[in-house]
Amino acid sequence: MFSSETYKERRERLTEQIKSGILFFPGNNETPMNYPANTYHFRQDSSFLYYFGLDQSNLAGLIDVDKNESIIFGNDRDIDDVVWMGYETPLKERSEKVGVTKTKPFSELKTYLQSALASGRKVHFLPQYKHDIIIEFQEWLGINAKYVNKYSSIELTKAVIAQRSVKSEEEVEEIEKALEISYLMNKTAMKMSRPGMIEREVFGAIEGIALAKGSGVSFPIIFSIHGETLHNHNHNNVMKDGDLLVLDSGAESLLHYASDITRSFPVSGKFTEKQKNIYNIVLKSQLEAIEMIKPGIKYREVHLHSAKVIAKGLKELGLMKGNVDDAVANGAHALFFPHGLGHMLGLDVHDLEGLGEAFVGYDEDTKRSDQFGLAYLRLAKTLQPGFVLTVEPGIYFIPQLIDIWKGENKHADFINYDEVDKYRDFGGIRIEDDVLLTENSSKVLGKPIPKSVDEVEKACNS
Ligand SMILES: [Mn+2]
Repeated sequence: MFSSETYKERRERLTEQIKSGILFFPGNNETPMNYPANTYHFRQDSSFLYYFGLDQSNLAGLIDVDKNESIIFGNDRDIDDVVWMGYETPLKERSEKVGVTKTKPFSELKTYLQSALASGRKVHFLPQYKHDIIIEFQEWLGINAKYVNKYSSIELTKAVIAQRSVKSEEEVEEIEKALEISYLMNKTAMKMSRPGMIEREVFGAIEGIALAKGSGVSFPIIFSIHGETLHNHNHNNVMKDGDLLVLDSGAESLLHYASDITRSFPVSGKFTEKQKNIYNIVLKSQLEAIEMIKPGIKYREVHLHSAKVIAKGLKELGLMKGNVDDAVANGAHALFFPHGLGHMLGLDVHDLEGLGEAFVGYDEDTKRSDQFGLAYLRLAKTLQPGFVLTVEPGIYFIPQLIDIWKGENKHADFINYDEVDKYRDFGGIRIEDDVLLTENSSKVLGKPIPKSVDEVEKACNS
């Protein structure tokens, strides 16, 4: 974990924003997989990690703003736990490492919250996503489980988003550690992939790297010859000569900061001319987007620019036609690029998304579009120094979507459906890097991972 000062400062800065009441952060519990004692991989809640640092289950953190004190609720292991799971440093000692000197048994949490409510004090909490915790809220605060998130605190949510969105130097270092793992994962996949292999052979090997070098993957790995399915979690295809692979993956550093990288590469190790042409459009779109990123610009503007690069490139190949600006304004490019350019990155791979995209990705003067494609932007708002975000344009040929649009003759002024049909079995291409907003500009984080056609082919054949 970071030093106790880091956690103390984070809590102090939060209480400068919220002047009274109780700020309540439940930690996560173990979650049963197929019977109670056989649990999923444990992942601590990111806001709990951010303010209270402890990476164990069955804890809750609380900041009593009025009394100016932090408390961690939890229990020490009894002898039965020790026999099965081993000795654990007492909670009091663990809590001191994150600058919290007061601890209480977990059973006292309810009484503490109830007496605060009884004396008319406000208990602020973030939107919740774990069912067991939501049920606990019924007990702790007397809120029907169905309505827990209706009572979450917008004031606390906004303050946490503002604080966690701006990364400190030590947080950026953690993201770079995760990116070092990403480097190995991507290089390994490029080197390993061969015609005749099954996707899961590569998938398993690179997930192993994330487990061996850090805290595992930051989200389920996307690795598929069907890259046109944006989030393809099927890994059972046989990879054939001529297929293109999309690998969208990320690792967690030991402190659970995420990386998120996408590379697309040919199974055979050599792009065909057709693949190279599309690849270079996506690459140009990504590089120009990165070039534009600086504080003060709206990410939607960057997104729209990358969409124009894609539309222009596809026009040169004969797949699109007409005026490029008009095509993008009308959303015609979304047949090929139906998703947003990127999202915030931090302790969560889609950082802070659980607190509500409306606050994380949008602001007072940036409202969500309802146009197909543009409506899916996870991040559209004005960028600030300290943000870390992903830049991930792509071009996809989704046969079912092509058929629907073609059937409706949709955007026929901008799309040459006869040409598009020749790409029906192309698959997809996405290229993604992680970018830090500096004071006046931005930089791509991590050691460069092969990205140009030449670099990728070389890595595939190394
Ligand atoms: Mn991403």
